[in-house]
Amino acid sequence: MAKIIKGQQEFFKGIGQIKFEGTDSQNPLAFRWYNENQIVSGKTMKEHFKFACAYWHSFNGSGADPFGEPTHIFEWNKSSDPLERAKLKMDAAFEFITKMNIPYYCFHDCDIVDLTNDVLENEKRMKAITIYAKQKQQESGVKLLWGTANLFSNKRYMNGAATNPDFHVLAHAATQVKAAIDATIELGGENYVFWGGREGYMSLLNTNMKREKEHFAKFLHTAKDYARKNGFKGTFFIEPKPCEPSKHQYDYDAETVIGFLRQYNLLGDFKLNLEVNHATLAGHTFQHEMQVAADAGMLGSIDANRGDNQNGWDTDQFPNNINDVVEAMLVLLSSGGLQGGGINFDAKIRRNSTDSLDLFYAHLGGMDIFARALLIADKILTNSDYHVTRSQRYASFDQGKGAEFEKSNLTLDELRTYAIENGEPKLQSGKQEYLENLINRFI
Ligand code: XLS
Ligand code: NI
Ligand code: NI
Repeated sequence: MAKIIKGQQEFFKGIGQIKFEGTDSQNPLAFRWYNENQIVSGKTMKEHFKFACAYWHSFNGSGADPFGEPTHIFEWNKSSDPLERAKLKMDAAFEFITKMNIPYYCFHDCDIVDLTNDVLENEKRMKAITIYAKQKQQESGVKLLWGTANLFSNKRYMNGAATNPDFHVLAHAATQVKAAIDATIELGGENYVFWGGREGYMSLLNTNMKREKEHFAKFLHTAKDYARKNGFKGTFFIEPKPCEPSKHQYDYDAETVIGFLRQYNLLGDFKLNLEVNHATLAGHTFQHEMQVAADAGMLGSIDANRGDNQNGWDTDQFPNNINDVVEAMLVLLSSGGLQGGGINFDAKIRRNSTDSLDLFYAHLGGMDIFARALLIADKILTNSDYHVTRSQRYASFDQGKGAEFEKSNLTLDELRTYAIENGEPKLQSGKQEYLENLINRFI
């Protein structure tokens, strides 16, 4: 259990340590399923998930939208001095994170301190807030899951960062990445993320896609080489997303990113950071994206959230659908877990969720739904015929000519001969409804 770390001022007053109380508890501020030391399939829940709090949504997201002003009025924004304000915000962040007993956090450079248009000033600010963060981490035991640079908000990135047609902009993006990697290394960050919000295009009429993608790959190589040279041992993640803010983003989905990494010889250092709402925007289920990454040995980390079935954008709501999360946990457990990463709540409370308790309910619900889903998925895998039913569908490839085919020993002519000799195949049920019922039986 992390110890609560407060600054000089307590920001979340009247809220103490959130604890596990079990399913009989009626306390809305207690975990009912997330019991960090409970062992599931050989690992504690804490190790399976490595839950992380996303700095940007929780401590910067003001609730402002294109139609309205901020609704989340943060007390820590009162100071007019940027570093003072950053420190107060960090006090609030660590108070929240430790009260929630979340073991990790994630940030973009500009989440932890305001950036300017002056590179040297920015580097000074980043260094100062890194020293403060390091102290907070040491006091609390909270760790950095990943760091990243925001290469999409500043107006200079309107035509892209690493894929910008103007080399000068690319150099500024590199400068930010260097400082964010330095901070990540200094803070013992376990991974480093690239999400390319503007790495894509708005119109093909003005875009040389081939050249932009080549620049992107070269940028990633250059950043990776710098980090490795400076002792970074962690994994780099790419976070796929199909669109928004770009009309088309080059990191469209898991398959696309894996193909890109393979083409540009980056597979050795990079894995995927998959986000639920990005999967659904790409027209996939999250389970699909997880399976694609797991099959390629590239399941690195998760940005947990959910979209809205009636909306077509990244609404970043906290996860709460048990069926969806159980299906994701089936993939997680069957594939041996996340490689290096954890479960970062890249999710925000709604604009009209204005009680300070709302942030607690949101994370609590998210952590509990994952824990509950993990327990259910584990039971399905150990106490049901789920795996057997799936593998039996492929039994014809386990022996005889099917196995020969898998070993590349059959020609097209031999396949024809087999078809003639064996006549019309018997229909084999996919048993979809049986399996859907099986999942619900365990829920
Ligand atoms: C936006 C992305 C972003 C990344 C980090 O849609 O999810 O939050 O996770 O840059
Ligand atoms: Ni994300
Ligand atoms: Ni997102």
